[in-house]
Amino acid sequence: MHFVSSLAGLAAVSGLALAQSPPLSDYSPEDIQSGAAFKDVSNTADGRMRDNINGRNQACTYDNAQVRQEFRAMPKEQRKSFTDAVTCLHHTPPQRMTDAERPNYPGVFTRYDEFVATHINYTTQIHMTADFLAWHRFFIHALEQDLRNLCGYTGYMPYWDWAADAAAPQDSEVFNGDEWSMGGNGEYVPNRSNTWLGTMQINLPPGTGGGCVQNGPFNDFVTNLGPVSSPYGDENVQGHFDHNRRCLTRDLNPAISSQYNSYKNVTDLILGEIYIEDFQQLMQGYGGHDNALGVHGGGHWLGGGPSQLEDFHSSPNDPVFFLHHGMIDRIWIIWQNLDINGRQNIIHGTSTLNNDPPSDPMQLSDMIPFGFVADDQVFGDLMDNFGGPYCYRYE
Ligand SMILES: [Cu+2]
Repeated sequence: MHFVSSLAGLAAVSGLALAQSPPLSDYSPEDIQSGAAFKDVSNTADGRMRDNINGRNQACTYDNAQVRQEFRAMPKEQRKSFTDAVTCLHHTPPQRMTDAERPNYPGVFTRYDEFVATHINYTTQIHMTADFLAWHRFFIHALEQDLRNLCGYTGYMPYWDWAADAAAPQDSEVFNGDEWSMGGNGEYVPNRSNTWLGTMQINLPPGTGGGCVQNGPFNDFVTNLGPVSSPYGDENVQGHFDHNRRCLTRDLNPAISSQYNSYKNVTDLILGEIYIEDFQQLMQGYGGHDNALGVHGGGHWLGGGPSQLEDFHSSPNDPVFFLHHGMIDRIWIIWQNLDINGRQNIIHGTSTLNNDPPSDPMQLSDMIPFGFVADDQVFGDLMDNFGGPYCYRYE
């Protein structure tokens, strides 16, 4: 073993099993708040990942795996080639919808829309379910493949470390609106009041934008589907796949991100939860409890309301969705690799949202549906970022 963290060393000395998750109490409140603890934990997980994969003697290795980077860590030209490829996918015709299906999907005009429609279609089977993490892992992988195969993108899926921006996402380089950003905030709309989000039991104050994105790569990005479940009810479409042509709207909201997406939130999640059922539940939030949104819900709601990013069903309409879910996937990989033998293939739950209506516990042999996105996948093939259809890691 060429990588020994101080903790793994301690565990070895005391005769405990190696590769246990470090206790949260190892870190000071200051280090947890600043992100130093998260950085240390992700380094520990990465070292263990490298040891584990190198011990497996397979074609995909730590060193030849694709590397997904934080958006800002990518060279500027590569950022632009990513956003250009997303725009290209939004101008590419549907690839899998048949002529027979077309009448049922009047809002689907592009390949990108096929991703959005698929997420809408399966919303209640892929959130608060056993396959929430695995489904979204494959979903962003499939988009990455299409960007490369249909639109000439040569890089990999970026992620957005929103924790670095939790205090003020509106000031982030990711949203500064220059040609190397993910597009700007929405135009500022003054004099708005709070919105009560009944299902989550929280009050959403107005954010820092509120209107159409004005500048940067997606300033003329037109979305065709949703919203389906926005609390701004008069905006919702009648049929789930109705055509609703509208501008990309953002209202970057520091009140949400500072409460739900801080380094403390993400460190507490990774180190505080040792069971998959708790980890995936806390990540998605407990409606009506202290952590009503979790880091996953926070990353959606920090887009503000109304915004494409906040709609439970049609949120992939905003390309930031894929960077947010890159971060979610990265957090899962860190958590898995802190105790890879115990966590690589651990799942818990059923195939219906909060098991309502009740359904059977999912198994790794189950097929997971991907609609217009791709062929259905075996659940168990989606658990390992170095196995099945995958060979990538985050840096
Ligand atoms: Cu989702």
